[in-house]
Amino acid sequence: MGEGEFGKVVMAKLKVQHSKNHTEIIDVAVKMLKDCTSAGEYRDLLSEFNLLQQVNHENVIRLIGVCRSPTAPLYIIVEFCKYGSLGSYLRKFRVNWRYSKSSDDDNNPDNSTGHGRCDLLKFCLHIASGMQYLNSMHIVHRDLAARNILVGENRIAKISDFGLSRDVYEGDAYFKTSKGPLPVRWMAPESLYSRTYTTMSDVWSYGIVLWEIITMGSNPYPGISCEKLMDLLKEGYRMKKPLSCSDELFDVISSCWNDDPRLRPSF
Ligand code: ACK
Repeated sequence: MGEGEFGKVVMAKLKVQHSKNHTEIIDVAVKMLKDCTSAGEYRDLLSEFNLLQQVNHENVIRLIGVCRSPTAPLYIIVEFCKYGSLGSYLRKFRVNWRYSKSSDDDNNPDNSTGHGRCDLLKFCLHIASGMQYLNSMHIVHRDLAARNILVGENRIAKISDFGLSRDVYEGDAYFKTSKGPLPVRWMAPESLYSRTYTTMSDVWSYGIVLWEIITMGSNPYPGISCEKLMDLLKEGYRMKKPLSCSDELFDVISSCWNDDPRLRPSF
């Protein structure tokens, strides 16, 4: 289904043997590393697996199993989400919405028959619920972005991609030591400038995700380079209210982007 620099995700069929005469075949997603990956990437995937073992919430991706042996690659098997990532889902509907005049619910996110703005707000709520749950489990995500949220059956949003997550306890900030690529456009100032990650830095990223949702999957800070953005954020620069965003929602978004992490709302 997709491939990054180090890993790939494939769709697979899982045969579940309920009893001698009852087997079921279900769709699953299998996450794996490529052959040439380093110990660091292996550790990240293993840490994702360890965290997934502990979580159980409708708005967090569900672990189905793992294939692990010293001689074979590590495979992590998770529930299959038929609509893919929220980022690509939003962009797909943006295209359909603009260019097709279809009256089909599935192709029109802004019609009045139950999909549309209401669906977008549901995504916001699902993500907040999943994040509140992760917070209660002392998990800081550190890479919350629409590309890392999956949309499953009944358009339920599920938090995914725990590769960068770390198990932390309230009050403990995680300081990143390795130098990997950073999701700068989603990062809170304290994460960018002092590598501090807490639930409150996840709240900042949540504000960016709300902005992504309301703009149907646009890239945050359009037209601004990452280097420039790092200077601008220091000066207090923030994105403006998108045309499609209500004042109420933008109040929430703006409060997530408070410079002082303590003044941001909780999930
Ligand atoms: O945006 P997409 O269609 O949704 O493309 C990416 C791709 O794999 C690489 O991450 C898709 N993907 C990842 N995990 C799952 C999953 N559990 N169910 C369905 N699609 C998935 C993602």
